[in-house]
Amino acid sequence: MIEGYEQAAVGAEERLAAAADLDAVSGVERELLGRRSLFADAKRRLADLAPGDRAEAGRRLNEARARVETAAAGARERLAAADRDDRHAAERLDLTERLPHTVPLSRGRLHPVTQARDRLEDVFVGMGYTVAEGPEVETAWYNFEALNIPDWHPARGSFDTIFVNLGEPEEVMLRSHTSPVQIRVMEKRKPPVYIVAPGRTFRTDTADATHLPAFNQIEGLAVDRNITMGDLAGTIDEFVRAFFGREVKSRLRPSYFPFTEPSAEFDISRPDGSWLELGGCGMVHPNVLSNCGIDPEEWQGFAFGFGIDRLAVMRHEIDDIREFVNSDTRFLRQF
Ligand code: FA5
Repeated sequence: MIEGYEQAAVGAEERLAAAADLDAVSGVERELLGRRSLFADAKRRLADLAPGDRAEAGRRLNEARARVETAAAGARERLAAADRDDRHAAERLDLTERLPHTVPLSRGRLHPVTQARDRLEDVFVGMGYTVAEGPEVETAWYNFEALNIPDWHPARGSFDTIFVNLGEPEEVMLRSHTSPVQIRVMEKRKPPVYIVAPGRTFRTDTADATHLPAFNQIEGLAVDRNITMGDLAGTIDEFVRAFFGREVKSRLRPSYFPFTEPSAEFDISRPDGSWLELGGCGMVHPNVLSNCGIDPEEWQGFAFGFGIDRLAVMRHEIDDIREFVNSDTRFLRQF
C-alpha cells in the first residue's frame, strides 16, 4: 500500500514540473492532497494497520505528502516568475526606438516669446553676461524706492502699477518692470557685474496692437570701472545685429528715467519706415549704486530694459502683439 502512495508522489512531482498553468497545479493538489484525495484516504486507512506498522506507514505517508506539497509550491513559483517575465516583456518601453517616418508626429513647440527670450539670453551670454532672476511680486523698495523713485515722485504714476492688497497701501505690487532685479543683484554681488534678467512684468495697460497688461522685459546691467555711454551704445548695437541678423536701423532718443542719468529710449525701424520703441536705457544713477552699497566714485554702470514681446513682434513682422496671447494654434504653429 505504502509503495503505491510513494509512486503517486513521484508521478505528481513529474506532472507538477511540467504543469503549464495554475489550473494544472490545482488539479494535482486536489487529487493528492485535498479532503477526498488519495493521501486523505490513505491516512484514514492507517487506522486499519497493525499498531507496529502504523508509525512507519504514517511517517512515509507524511513524507510523500510533503514532497507533493513542495513540488506544488515550486510549480506555482515557477509559473508566477514566467508570468512576470511575460508581462515585463509585453510592457517594455524602448526609449530609443524610432517610429518609421510614415507616422506623422505632432510635436509641440516653444511659444515665439519664449523662443525670443531664449535667443536673447544666448546673445548676452555670448557677450559674457550671466542670467539673473527676481520675483514677480515686489515691494515698493525694489520696484521704486531703491531705483530712485520716492513715493512723491511723478514717475511712479507712469508705471501704471497693479498693487496687491497686502501690508500698507501701495506697498506690495506685481512688478511693473524688471529693473528691481538690478537692485536684488547689486545688493548681493560686488562689481564687476554683467547680468541680464528676463521675466514677466505687469501694468494696468489696456491691450492694443503694441501693449499687453502682462508682458515680458529683459533687463541688462553692467557695473564696472570706467564704463561709459559709448559702451552702452556699442552693446545695444551688437545685440541688435545678433538678434535680428539683418539690416535693422536703431536709434537712441534722449529720455528720462529716475534710475539712469543720462537716459535714452531705444527704437528700431519697422519695414514701413516707422519706429517702434523697444526699451529704455542709460547710465546707472549714482543714487541707485549708493542704495546698494556700491561707491559711485569707484564704479559706473549702464542699464537697459527691453520689451521681449515687442522684440518678437519685430523679428517676425507681426502686426498685432495680441496674437501672442490668443492661443490660436494656427498662428503659433508658424514659429
Ligand atoms: C521701463 O520699464 C524701464 N524699467 C526700462 C529701463 C531699464 C530704463 C533700465 C533704463 C534702464 P518703459 O516703461 O519704457 O521702461 O518700458 C520698457 C519697454 O517695455 C518698452 O519700451 C516696451 O518695449 C515694453 N513695454 C512697456 N509696456 C508694455 C506693454 N504694456 N506691453 C508690451 N510691452 C511693453
